[in-house]
Amino acid sequence: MNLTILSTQTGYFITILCLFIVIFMPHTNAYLPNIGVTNTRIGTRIGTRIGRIGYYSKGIGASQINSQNTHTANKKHLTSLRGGSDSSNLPDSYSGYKILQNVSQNTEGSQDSLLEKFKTLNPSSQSKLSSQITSLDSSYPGGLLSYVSKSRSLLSQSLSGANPFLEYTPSVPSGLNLQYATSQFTSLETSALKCTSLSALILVAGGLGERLGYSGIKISLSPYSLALNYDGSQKTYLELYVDYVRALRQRTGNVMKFVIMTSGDTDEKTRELVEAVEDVEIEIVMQEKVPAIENVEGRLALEGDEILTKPHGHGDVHTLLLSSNLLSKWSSSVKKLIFVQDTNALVSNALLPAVGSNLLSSSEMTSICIPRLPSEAAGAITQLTHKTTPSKSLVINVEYNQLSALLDPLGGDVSSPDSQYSPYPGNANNLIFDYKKYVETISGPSQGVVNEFVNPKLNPDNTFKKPTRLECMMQDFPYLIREKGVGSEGPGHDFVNLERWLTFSPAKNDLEAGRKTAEGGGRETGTLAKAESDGYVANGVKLRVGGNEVEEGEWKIVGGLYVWEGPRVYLSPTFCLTKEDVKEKCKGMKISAKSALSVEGFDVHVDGLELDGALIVNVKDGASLKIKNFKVKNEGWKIRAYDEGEEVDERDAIRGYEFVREGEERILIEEGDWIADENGLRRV
Ligand code: UGB
Repeated sequence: MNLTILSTQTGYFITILCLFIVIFMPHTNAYLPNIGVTNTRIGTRIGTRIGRIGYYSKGIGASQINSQNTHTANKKHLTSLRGGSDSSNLPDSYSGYKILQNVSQNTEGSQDSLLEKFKTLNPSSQSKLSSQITSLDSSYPGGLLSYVSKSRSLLSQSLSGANPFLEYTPSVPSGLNLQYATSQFTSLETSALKCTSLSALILVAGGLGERLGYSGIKISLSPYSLALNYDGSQKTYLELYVDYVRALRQRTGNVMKFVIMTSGDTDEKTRELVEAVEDVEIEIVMQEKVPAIENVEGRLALEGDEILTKPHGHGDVHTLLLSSNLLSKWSSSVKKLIFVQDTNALVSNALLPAVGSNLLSSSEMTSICIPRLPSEAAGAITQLTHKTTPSKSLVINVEYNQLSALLDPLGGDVSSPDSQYSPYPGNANNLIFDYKKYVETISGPSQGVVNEFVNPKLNPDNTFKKPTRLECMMQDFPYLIREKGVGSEGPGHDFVNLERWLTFSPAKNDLEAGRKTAEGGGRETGTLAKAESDGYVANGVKLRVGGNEVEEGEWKIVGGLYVWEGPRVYLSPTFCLTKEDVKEKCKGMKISAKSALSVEGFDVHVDGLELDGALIVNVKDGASLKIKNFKVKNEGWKIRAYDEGEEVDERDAIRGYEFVREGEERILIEEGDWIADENGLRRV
């Protein structure tokens, strides 16, 4: 049987599948899928947002680039010269020891105490440490000597308090401010459609998300309780991105490439998740970690008998794309590269207009931005004009913790006179690149190695609170464009500034950090709860702009966090990919404040829907559904904050609440053409 519909009111339609689902789906939260494995108690995590001090050094020459790892996920430890258990106390016969010796000799003895420690280890630990050092040496462009030298130089700049922007005058760069409810938005989406499908979507997902306080990988979380798969499971972030890729392919016939960058922290779990994805091919490239440094001399930090390693930052994505040969593989089929972060599901609303904007400006790189609140923990896109050497000027993201050094002389990080927002666009860190120009730049001397910086947390006596490491950020690419010199066609880097409600709500902070912000009256908690609410609000606004009646709601504190108590709407990109789709496919909707509406399916059209409760629709590819003058009324979904100390699956606990499904109507269509109207649901 190919149709199931569940109703809490009358049980209109019954099928075999329906019967099956009814048995396992009582109208309570007990029916929510239980996917994670770790149980956790509510209200026990503490999160802090860590600021950065960035100091930049030049990239490394092409000849120094070597083996950042690619598809072969697992880090390969090279064997030491001696290895094995027969090692005697002759440490300098180990290749790793020799490498360290060389580093120390060339950096004023920075590793001497580590070399001493090496000698005290038993042969098996010596062998292991040697292998690790050899591996770290080969996986960093220029080797460990380069890494330690750079660390020392950046740390010394950091300690001297040098202002890296002393030579620059900041100003607001030129770019596009774009609103959803404009005809320009529609036309940019339209012009971008074809081109976007001829793109590669690159998801940087190597971050552990320590601030989020989740033990799994972030892309396995489900931001929208309402976004259900056909089988009733909640869609993960990964599945939402996959749906976007599918939607583009269905619309244009072209296959968007999809790449995920992982790290040692996320690789295995990402591969497991990707394995379950059908229908869309996903490539994985893995970034290597770099050694941690524990003092200003650049001594490598030990953890037990091994070097402590830490993530190098999302800037690795550029070198990995190059070294993996993906760029050359795509040469004939890719026009744009689209880089996105892991937990901002709303980015799907920004991609088409941003690609449209990039086409319009012909820039090499377009940053997707949002209006930025003064002092907000988000970078700002800034025109930096060099005071004496024009060729050093550039448009670049300046991280939030550096902004005051830059803006204080000009009055500080404040709002524009006529707005609550800063005049500088906020970096949402989703980037569009023109493929051809990107390849030109990345093939230059720096080979895609973006500038590194260091952010030590220091005690008053300049000892380290904890080991630090060099980091790099993907948005620092304009330094490489500057190196190349801007081409004749279009600017190097510009931005498109889109509304926050439409495009930006990443889940970055844990419940405790979110609650603290909410206690202070702040709604922007950066939590999964906020990301979920923002998604529903955005879709509600889209429906309203499309001419539908969607009642207002309000923000309320639930479980210490702001959540949206109002109409909750999820429109899958398979249903509405563009603003025009909303206009064409969503007509005559009246949605009450207590409602929850979720629609997935390529061929679904609504022309008259009165909803006062919950309606969840999944229509499989190839099937169709027309909703015409259809009324749904039921108890709907009610939010319930978890109690302090309640045992809850970690995946759900991170949200802080659950939905109790007191009533809902569910339409599941597997094949054929169907209509739902005054007479109920039937095949046509
Ligand atoms: N990531 C990796 O893939 N590898 C790594 O080594 C590290 C991270 P964060 P960040 O949107 O509010 C950025 O940590 O870097 C991935 C901007 O710099 O969540 O602190 C990771 O998995 C800042 O200007 O963000 O801050 C995730 O997908 C501001 O705009 C992505 O990189 C901020 O985003 C970002 O990592 C923001």
